[in-house]
Amino acid sequence: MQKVYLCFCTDIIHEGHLNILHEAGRLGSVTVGILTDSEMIKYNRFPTKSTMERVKMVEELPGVDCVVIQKTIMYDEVVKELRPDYIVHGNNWSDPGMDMIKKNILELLEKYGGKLVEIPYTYNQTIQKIDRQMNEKLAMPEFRRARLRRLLELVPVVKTIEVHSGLTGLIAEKTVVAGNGTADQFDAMWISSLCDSTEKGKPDIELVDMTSRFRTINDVMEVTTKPIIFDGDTGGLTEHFVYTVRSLERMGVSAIIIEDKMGLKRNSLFGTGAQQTQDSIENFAKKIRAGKQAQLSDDFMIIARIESLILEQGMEDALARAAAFCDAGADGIMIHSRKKDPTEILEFCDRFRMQDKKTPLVAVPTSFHSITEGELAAHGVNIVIYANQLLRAAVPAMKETAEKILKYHRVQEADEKLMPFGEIITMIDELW
Ligand code: SPV
Ligand code: MG
Repeated sequence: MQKVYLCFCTDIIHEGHLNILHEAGRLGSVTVGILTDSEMIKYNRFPTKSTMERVKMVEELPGVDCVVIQKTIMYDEVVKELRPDYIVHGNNWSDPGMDMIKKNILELLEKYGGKLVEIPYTYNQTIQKIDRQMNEKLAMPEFRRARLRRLLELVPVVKTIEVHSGLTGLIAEKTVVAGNGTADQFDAMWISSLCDSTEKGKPDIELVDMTSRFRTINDVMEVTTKPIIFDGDTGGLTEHFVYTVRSLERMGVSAIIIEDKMGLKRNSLFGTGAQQTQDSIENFAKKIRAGKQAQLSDDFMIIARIESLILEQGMEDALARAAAFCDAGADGIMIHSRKKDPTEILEFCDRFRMQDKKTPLVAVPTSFHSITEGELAAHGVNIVIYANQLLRAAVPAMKETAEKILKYHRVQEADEKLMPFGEIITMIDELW
């Protein structure tokens, strides 16, 4: 009996999968690999079923002789253990990351004369509908909201990118980079007060009101499925904050981060160059407590952001605040710095981790930009937020284009750097 192997990274079985199984069964005894959740989310849709639920789902299918767990996107380990005569795969090699996987499979099989059998990928109207339904499920408020907590358990660091519109949301949702035997995509999105305000041509001083901020969230939510972390500035008056918490929860936002400042808030990157007042520990702890009491679901997170390093109040103050805010019920701590050198951030993280092993820690490496996610994670950081890079990338590109058109009184000189609309609209899903 010949040994046949195929890997499923899906949480729903449709006729396309059954067809692959049927074809595989004609070649020999079929072992199906189930890709783990943590690997699946590197390049695929977020699973709505856990690894073990997916194992069970496949075990019950006709024609499946054995189910194993595939621990990496690449097939090395599984091929070493099973030495299948055939690996069966759909011919959807143009999907992100797939060419790398095909190369890996072919190299492994070549070593002992195994064969790759490609099955035409089925993508009819029924499957398209299932595909859309799965995306809808991921976008539902309950599911999206809970996803940040799930990610914190699944990945070493939650990679979060700033978005301020439907289009930037799509970039966060769909960008996948494959290479070096793995693939990667962003885990979550940050709705920055700075970028949301700047996009509207307004200063970052809590001038753009919540109704308007919620519209940005809605624009992003309508076209994406990834979890959202909302920049709630100071959270406003405690009496208002409790309403904000309820609204965000209802919308399906996963977390709000509020900073311990009061009065006229200025952006932290100004530091002490602008008049800014830090809130007292007591007041801010009261706000956190009120928010936690107002919250109805277990999934939503209120993360306290500490501005002591920004406002040069010292490390001891930052650490004391972190402890007090955790005691008040904060579900996470964000520590911010505007130094280019990450030393103070890393010191805070190390010392915070000595006093608190579990509370999620958030860092925003805008100024200390050379540090990697891995280095931050090694110091106990769980969420890394790239807080403004998409907007900052767009502004110079738009400015240069405007200047060129004005200078040459035509488009040609600007055109070479512009993406054809035909390419842009490939990101936009059509529902009919
Ligand atoms: C934002 O993105 O709006 C932030 C982060 O609050 S920072 O601009 O660095 O203060
Ligand atoms: Mg902000």
